[in-house]
Amino acid sequence: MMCEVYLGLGSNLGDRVANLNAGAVMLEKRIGAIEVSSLFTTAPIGFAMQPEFLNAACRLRTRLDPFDLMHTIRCIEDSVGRRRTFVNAPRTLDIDILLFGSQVLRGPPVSLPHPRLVERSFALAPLVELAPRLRHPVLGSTMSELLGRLPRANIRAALPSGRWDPRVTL
Ligand code: PH2
Ligand code: MG
Ligand code: MG
Repeated sequence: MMCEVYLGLGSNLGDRVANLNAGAVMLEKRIGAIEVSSLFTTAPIGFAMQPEFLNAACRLRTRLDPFDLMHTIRCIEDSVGRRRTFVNAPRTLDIDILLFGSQVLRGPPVSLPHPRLVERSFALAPLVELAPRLRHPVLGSTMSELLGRLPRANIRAALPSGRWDPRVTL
């Protein structure tokens, strides 16, 4: 069965735009066409003493199951030079599965929808650009309602989607 999947992408180490671009290109090569949001600059949440993030979201369609998609994502993160040191450490590329159709899973290894999606405006703001009326499969609220409930965070759209679309040469 084809499932519509939303991923969150983030980078705060090295050439962040190039890292996100590389991730997007590899997703397209391994899974198929993706649609990307704008890039947003966002203040680090969790471990605060680290560089500012660039965050984005993308939509894709796949027949992979969540576990195989997770494996593919890990390979992509690793090939963009991701080093796994400590939780929330700075990273060249982080790709998280935010929503996988309306599937609900309570992992490990995979939790769906992403358990921290509703508290993270750095994930919701790009997602709202792609799917404002998409409903959270557990809470029933739309993505834009969920974003509206969070305090206004320091998030700015930095590059419109067309500027870092993997099909466009920078
Ligand atoms: N990712 C984290 C922890 N904190 N903060 C921002 N702004 N953006 C992120 O992508 C992010 C974070 C864990 O993956
Ligand atoms: Mg993450
Ligand atoms: Mg991750």
